Amino acid sequence: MVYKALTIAGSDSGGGAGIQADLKTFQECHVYGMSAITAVTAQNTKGVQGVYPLSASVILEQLTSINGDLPPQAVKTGMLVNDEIIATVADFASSSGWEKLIVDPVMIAKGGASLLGEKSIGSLINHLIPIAYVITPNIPEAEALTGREILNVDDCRRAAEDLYKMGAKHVVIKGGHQPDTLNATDTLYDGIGFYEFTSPRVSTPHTHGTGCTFSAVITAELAKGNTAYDSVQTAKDFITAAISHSLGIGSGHGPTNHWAYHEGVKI
Ligand code: PXL
Repeated sequence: MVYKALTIAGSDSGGGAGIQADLKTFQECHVYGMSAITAVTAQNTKGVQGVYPLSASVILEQLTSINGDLPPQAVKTGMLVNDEIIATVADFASSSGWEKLIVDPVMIAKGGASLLGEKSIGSLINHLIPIAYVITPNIPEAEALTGREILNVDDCRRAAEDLYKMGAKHVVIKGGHQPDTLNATDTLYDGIGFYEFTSPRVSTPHTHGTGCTFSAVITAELAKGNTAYDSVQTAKDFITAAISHSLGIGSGHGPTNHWAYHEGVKI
Protein backbone atom coordinates (compact mmCIF):
# COMPACT_ATOMS: atom_id res chain seq x y z
CA MET A 1 0.00 0.00 0.00
CA VAL A 2 1.31 3.44 -0.91
CA TYR A 3 0.18 5.98 1.65
CA LYS A 4 -0.40 9.53 0.43
CA ALA A 5 -0.30 12.78 2.38
CA LEU A 6 -1.21 16.29 1.27
CA THR A 7 0.12 19.61 2.52
CA ILE A 8 -1.84 22.82 1.98
CA ALA A 9 0.69 25.53 2.74
CA GLY A 10 2.98 28.28 1.53
CA SER A 11 6.12 27.84 -0.54
CA ASP A 12 9.42 28.76 1.16
CA SER A 13 11.89 29.48 -1.64
CA GLY A 14 14.73 28.81 0.83
CA GLY A 15 13.54 25.22 1.25
CA GLY A 16 13.55 25.05 5.06
CA ALA A 17 9.89 25.56 5.96
CA GLY A 18 6.44 25.44 4.35
CA ILE A 19 5.66 23.13 1.44
CA GLN A 20 9.32 22.26 0.92
CA ALA A 21 9.84 21.11 4.52
CA ASP A 22 6.60 19.13 4.40
CA LEU A 23 7.43 17.28 1.19
CA LYS A 24 10.97 16.45 2.35
CA THR A 25 9.53 15.13 5.59
CA PHE A 26 6.83 13.04 3.92
CA GLN A 27 9.53 11.49 1.74
CA GLU A 28 11.69 10.69 4.77
CA CYS A 29 8.66 9.01 6.34
CA HIS A 30 8.10 6.92 3.17
CA VAL A 31 4.77 8.56 2.41
CA TYR A 32 3.94 9.93 -1.04
CA GLY A 33 3.74 13.71 -0.73
CA MET A 34 1.38 16.09 -2.56
CA SER A 35 0.91 19.84 -2.24
CA ALA A 36 -1.60 22.62 -2.73
CA ILE A 37 0.22 25.95 -2.58
CA THR A 38 -1.51 28.85 -0.81
CA ALA A 39 1.16 31.51 -1.25
CA VAL A 40 4.59 31.98 -2.72
CA THR A 41 7.17 33.55 -0.44
CA ALA A 42 10.54 34.96 -1.45
CA GLN A 43 12.80 34.08 1.47
CA ASN A 44 16.10 32.74 2.66
CA THR A 45 17.66 32.11 6.06
CA LYS A 46 17.97 35.89 6.61
CA GLY A 47 14.24 36.55 6.42
CA VAL A 48 11.12 36.85 4.30
CA GLN A 49 11.54 39.31 1.45
CA GLY A 50 8.10 38.91 -0.16
CA VAL A 51 4.72 37.19 0.36
CA TYR A 52 2.41 36.59 -2.61
CA PRO A 53 -0.89 34.84 -1.75
CA LEU A 54 -2.68 32.87 -4.45
CA SER A 55 -6.39 33.38 -5.02
CA ALA A 56 -8.81 31.04 -3.27
CA SER A 57 -9.99 29.72 -6.65
CA VAL A 58 -6.45 28.59 -7.57
CA ILE A 59 -6.19 26.77 -4.24
CA LEU A 60 -9.59 25.14 -4.73
CA GLU A 61 -8.55 23.97 -8.20
CA GLN A 62 -5.43 22.28 -6.80
CA LEU A 63 -7.47 20.55 -4.08
CA THR A 64 -10.05 19.37 -6.60
CA SER A 65 -7.38 17.94 -8.92
CA ILE A 66 -5.64 16.10 -6.09
CA ASN A 67 -8.73 14.72 -4.41
CA GLY A 68 -10.35 13.58 -7.65
CA ASP A 69 -7.50 11.21 -8.46
CA LEU A 70 -5.10 10.88 -5.53
CA PRO A 71 -7.17 10.96 -2.34
CA PRO A 72 -4.85 11.43 0.65
CA GLN A 73 -4.94 9.39 3.87
CA ALA A 74 -3.97 12.51 5.83
CA VAL A 75 -3.84 16.24 5.14
CA LYS A 76 -2.03 19.07 6.88
CA THR A 77 -2.51 22.80 6.68
CA GLY A 78 0.22 25.39 7.21
CA MET A 79 0.29 29.03 6.10
CA LEU A 80 -3.27 29.97 5.11
CA VAL A 81 -2.86 33.77 4.80
CA ASN A 82 -6.45 35.05 5.14
CA ASP A 83 -10.13 34.38 5.92
CA GLU A 84 -11.10 33.48 2.38
CA ILE A 85 -8.40 30.82 2.06
CA ILE A 86 -9.23 29.38 5.50
CA ALA A 87 -12.94 29.13 4.61
CA THR A 88 -12.18 27.55 1.21
CA VAL A 89 -9.89 24.92 2.72
CA ALA A 90 -12.27 24.19 5.61
CA ASP A 91 -15.28 23.78 3.29
CA PHE A 92 -13.33 21.48 0.98
CA ALA A 93 -12.02 19.42 3.90
CA SER A 94 -15.55 18.99 5.33
CA SER A 95 -17.18 18.08 2.04
CA SER A 96 -14.38 15.62 1.25
CA GLY A 97 -14.82 13.95 4.63
CA TRP A 98 -11.11 14.17 5.44
CA GLU A 99 -10.78 12.59 8.87
CA LYS A 100 -7.06 13.02 9.44
CA LEU A 101 -6.76 16.79 9.15
CA ILE A 102 -3.71 18.20 10.92
CA VAL A 103 -3.87 21.96 11.48
CA ASP A 104 -0.59 23.76 12.12
CA PRO A 105 -1.90 27.26 12.94
CA VAL A 106 1.03 29.12 11.37
CA MET A 107 0.93 32.83 12.20
CA ILE A 108 4.38 34.44 12.20
CA ALA A 109 7.72 33.44 10.61
CA LYS A 110 10.86 33.24 12.77
CA GLY A 111 12.05 36.67 11.68
CA GLY A 112 8.65 38.24 12.50
CA ALA A 113 6.99 38.30 9.05
CA SER A 114 3.22 37.78 9.24
CA LEU A 115 1.96 34.61 7.54
CA LEU A 116 -1.66 35.02 8.72
CA GLY A 117 -3.59 38.26 9.17
CA GLU A 118 -4.29 38.85 12.88
CA LYS A 119 -7.99 39.22 12.21
CA SER A 120 -8.04 35.74 10.65
CA ILE A 121 -7.42 34.01 13.97
CA GLY A 122 -11.22 33.99 14.46
CA SER A 123 -11.61 32.13 11.16
CA LEU A 124 -9.25 29.40 12.33
CA ILE A 125 -11.33 29.05 15.50
CA ASN A 126 -14.66 29.07 13.69
CA HIS A 127 -13.88 27.00 10.60
CA LEU A 128 -10.77 24.88 10.92
CA ILE A 129 -10.22 23.93 14.56
CA PRO A 130 -13.68 22.28 14.84
CA ILE A 131 -12.75 19.80 12.08
CA ALA A 132 -9.10 19.24 13.10
CA TYR A 133 -7.96 15.75 14.06
CA VAL A 134 -4.77 17.27 15.48
CA ILE A 135 -3.82 20.90 16.06
CA THR A 136 -0.14 21.74 16.67
CA PRO A 137 0.32 25.31 17.95
CA ASN A 138 3.54 26.63 19.43
CA ILE A 139 3.18 28.66 22.62
CA PRO A 140 2.65 32.11 21.01
CA GLU A 141 0.04 30.58 18.68
CA ALA A 142 -1.71 28.80 21.57
CA GLU A 143 -1.73 32.11 23.47
CA ALA A 144 -3.26 33.93 20.49
CA LEU A 145 -5.92 31.25 20.03
CA THR A 146 -6.91 30.92 23.71
CA GLY A 147 -6.14 34.37 25.11
CA ARG A 148 -4.15 32.68 27.92
CA GLU A 149 -0.66 33.47 29.06
CA ILE A 150 1.45 30.28 28.92
CA LEU A 151 4.49 30.19 31.18
CA ASN A 152 4.86 26.52 32.10
CA VAL A 153 3.67 22.99 31.37
CA ASP A 154 0.59 23.42 33.56
CA ASP A 155 -0.48 26.43 31.45
CA CYS A 156 0.07 24.27 28.35
CA ARG A 157 -2.42 21.77 29.77
CA ARG A 158 -5.06 24.46 30.38
CA ALA A 159 -4.60 25.86 26.86
CA ALA A 160 -4.82 22.33 25.42
CA GLU A 161 -8.16 21.85 27.20
CA ASP A 162 -9.43 25.12 25.69
CA LEU A 163 -8.41 24.06 22.18
CA TYR A 164 -9.98 20.63 22.68
CA LYS A 165 -13.24 22.34 23.66
CA MET A 166 -13.05 24.33 20.40
CA GLY A 167 -13.34 20.98 18.59
CA ALA A 168 -9.86 19.65 17.84
CA LYS A 169 -9.72 15.91 18.67
CA HIS A 170 -6.06 16.06 19.69
CA VAL A 171 -4.06 19.07 20.79
CA VAL A 172 -0.26 19.19 20.76
CA ILE A 173 1.29 22.30 22.30
CA LYS A 174 4.94 22.49 21.29
CA GLY A 175 7.37 23.42 24.02
CA GLY A 176 10.08 25.06 21.92
CA HIS A 177 9.22 28.55 23.22
CA GLN A 178 9.23 27.57 26.93
CA PRO A 179 11.61 29.54 29.18
CA ASP A 180 13.08 26.20 30.38
CA THR A 181 16.71 26.19 29.25
CA LEU A 182 17.32 22.47 29.83
CA ASN A 183 14.39 20.75 28.15
CA ALA A 184 11.61 21.25 25.61
CA THR A 185 8.37 19.53 26.60
CA ASP A 186 5.49 19.01 24.16
CA THR A 187 2.03 18.37 25.61
CA LEU A 188 -0.56 16.11 23.94
CA TYR A 189 -4.18 16.13 25.09
CA ASP A 190 -6.87 13.87 23.63
CA GLY A 191 -9.80 14.83 25.83
CA ILE A 192 -8.98 12.00 28.24
CA GLY A 193 -5.35 12.28 29.28
CA PHE A 194 -2.30 14.48 29.06
CA TYR A 195 0.93 13.04 27.67
CA GLU A 196 4.22 14.86 27.88
CA PHE A 197 7.15 14.41 25.47
CA THR A 198 10.43 15.85 26.73
CA SER A 199 13.77 16.20 24.96
CA PRO A 200 16.95 18.04 25.90
CA ARG A 201 16.90 21.62 24.60
CA VAL A 202 19.40 22.22 21.81
CA SER A 203 20.95 25.67 21.70
CA THR A 204 21.12 26.67 18.01
CA PRO A 205 19.84 29.46 15.75
CA HIS A 206 19.08 26.85 13.07
CA THR A 207 15.44 26.11 13.84
CA HIS A 208 13.77 27.48 10.71
CA GLY A 209 10.91 25.17 9.70
CA THR A 210 10.78 23.14 12.91
CA GLY A 211 7.02 23.60 13.33
CA CYS A 212 6.28 22.61 9.72
CA THR A 213 8.53 19.57 9.95
CA PHE A 214 7.10 18.42 13.28
CA SER A 215 3.49 18.55 12.06
CA ALA A 216 4.48 16.95 8.74
CA VAL A 217 5.85 13.91 10.60
CA ILE A 218 2.58 13.62 12.54
CA THR A 219 0.67 13.83 9.24
CA ALA A 220 2.79 11.16 7.54
CA GLU A 221 2.60 8.82 10.53
CA LEU A 222 -1.18 9.22 10.76
CA ALA A 223 -1.43 8.56 7.00
CA LYS A 224 0.24 5.19 7.64
CA GLY A 225 -2.40 4.37 10.25
CA ASN A 226 -0.38 5.01 13.39
CA THR A 227 -2.00 6.34 16.55
CA ALA A 228 -1.84 10.01 17.51
CA TYR A 229 0.38 9.17 20.50
CA ASP A 230 2.87 7.18 18.41
CA SER A 231 2.84 9.83 15.67
CA VAL A 232 3.71 12.59 18.16
CA GLN A 233 6.50 10.46 19.65
CA THR A 234 8.00 9.88 16.19
CA ALA A 235 7.67 13.60 15.41
CA LYS A 236 9.49 14.48 18.63
CA ASP A 237 12.34 12.07 17.84
CA PHE A 238 12.51 13.25 14.21
CA ILE A 239 12.63 16.96 15.05
CA THR A 240 15.13 16.49 17.89
CA ALA A 241 17.51 14.74 15.48
CA ALA A 242 16.85 17.39 12.79
CA ILE A 243 17.65 20.27 15.17
CA SER A 244 20.63 18.54 16.82
CA HIS A 245 22.29 17.96 13.44
CA SER A 246 21.26 21.08 11.53
CA LEU A 247 23.04 21.73 8.27
CA GLY A 248 24.81 25.01 8.98
CA ILE A 249 23.82 26.61 5.66
CA GLY A 250 22.92 30.26 5.10
CA SER A 251 23.93 33.20 7.26
CA GLY A 252 20.72 33.54 9.31
CA HIS A 253 18.22 31.12 10.85
CA GLY A 254 19.20 27.99 8.94
CA PRO A 255 17.01 24.97 8.20
CA THR A 256 16.94 21.73 10.14
CA ASN A 257 18.34 18.44 8.85
CA HIS A 258 15.46 16.45 7.41
CA TRP A 259 17.54 13.33 6.85
CA ALA A 260 19.17 13.13 10.29
CA TYR A 261 16.48 10.92 11.86
CA HIS A 262 16.49 8.26 9.19
CA GLU A 263 20.26 8.23 8.89
CA GLY A 264 20.14 7.09 12.50
CA VAL A 265 22.25 9.97 13.73
CA LYS A 266 22.47 9.67 17.50
CA ILE A 267 20.83 12.51 19.38
O1 PXL B 1 7.45 28.01 9.98
C1 PXL B 1 6.32 28.68 9.56
C2 PXL B 1 6.26 28.87 8.09
C3 PXL B 1 5.28 28.26 7.38
N1 PXL B 1 5.14 28.39 6.05
C4 PXL B 1 5.98 29.16 5.35
C5 PXL B 1 6.99 29.81 5.99
C6 PXL B 1 7.16 29.66 7.40
C7 PXL B 1 8.23 30.36 8.09
O2 PXL B 1 9.01 31.08 7.55
O3 PXL B 1 7.83 30.55 5.27
C8 PXL B 1 5.80 29.28 3.88
